[in-house]
Amino acid sequence: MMQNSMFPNEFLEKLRSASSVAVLTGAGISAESGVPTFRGHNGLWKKFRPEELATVDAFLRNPELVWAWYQHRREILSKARPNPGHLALQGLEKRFEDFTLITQNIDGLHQKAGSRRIVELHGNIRRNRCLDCGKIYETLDSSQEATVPTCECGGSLRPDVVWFGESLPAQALEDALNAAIRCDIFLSVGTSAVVHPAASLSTIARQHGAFVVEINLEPTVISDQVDVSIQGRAGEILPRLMEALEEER
Ligand code: BJW
Ligand code: ZN
Repeated sequence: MMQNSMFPNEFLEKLRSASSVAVLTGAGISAESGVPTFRGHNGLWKKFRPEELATVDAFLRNPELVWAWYQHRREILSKARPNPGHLALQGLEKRFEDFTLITQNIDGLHQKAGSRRIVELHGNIRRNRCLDCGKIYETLDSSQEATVPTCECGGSLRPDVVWFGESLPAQALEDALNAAIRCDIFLSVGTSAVVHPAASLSTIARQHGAFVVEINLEPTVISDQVDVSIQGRAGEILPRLMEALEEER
């Protein structure tokens, strides 16, 4: 049988026999769907760094600017489709009874690919939330979307996502931590691993005995702290991993 040399045997063996698998995804998995990442040359919108836009302070200072950034991204997302990386993870989920797909992405593409056991750490761009009373708006009609809409209480609506300095949704964080603690294999896919607490999950998994594998276009700050670091596009590597997994030993 041909060896799939991209993946060390130890990894494939451990994955075949794993009973619990956790995957953390970041913006890189959606890059091949045409969704810009945050950092790197592709990450700039009108010369602003995401750190200057994804904060409550930025929204309070200039709500129209931040709202326009999210509307711009909503427009990109309205045309985006899941890519082979998302689809491979949907296939991977089916192989394991205990599987958790933890995502930092707010784009909903894992849901579109058919994944079911998803933990959204940073919210979802589809929803909006009142800055003052917290009321959630699942949808808005298009007349409300041009400029910052207001809640029935008069407060401004903001995207229901997690900005810097804000806490992550408590249940999602708890689910992610538990998945990291109990998994046998932890995959970190398409994330620069600089934003915490998401970035700590691979360390937590490893401290609890998981075999940690990273898939990224380039080395990251965690590359020397994982068991295997694979460089390449998630949309190519993940389908190949599914093939390798299905090959007879
Ligand atoms: C490919 C590819 C392809 C490309 N295939 N790969 C501990 C230490 C230091 C700081 C902190 C800490 N704990 C907390 C903090 C503060 C802060 C933080 O982490 N700061 C650091 C940046 C220094 N964290 C927070 O504030 C968090 N809240 C918190 O901790 O609350 C508790 C608290 C409250 C108050 C006071 C103190 C504590 C909240 C973080 C929220 C992050 N929000 C954002 C925006 C979400 C909404 C939106 O989308 O607009 O989340 S920022 C942005 O970064 C977004 C992402 O989810 C997140 C991570 O980015 P990601 O996904 O890794 O993307 P990139 O672009 O960085 O990387 C893409 C990667 O893909 C690259 O590596 C490419 O190579 C690769 N790639 N194409 C494979 N085809
Ligand atoms: Zn309100």
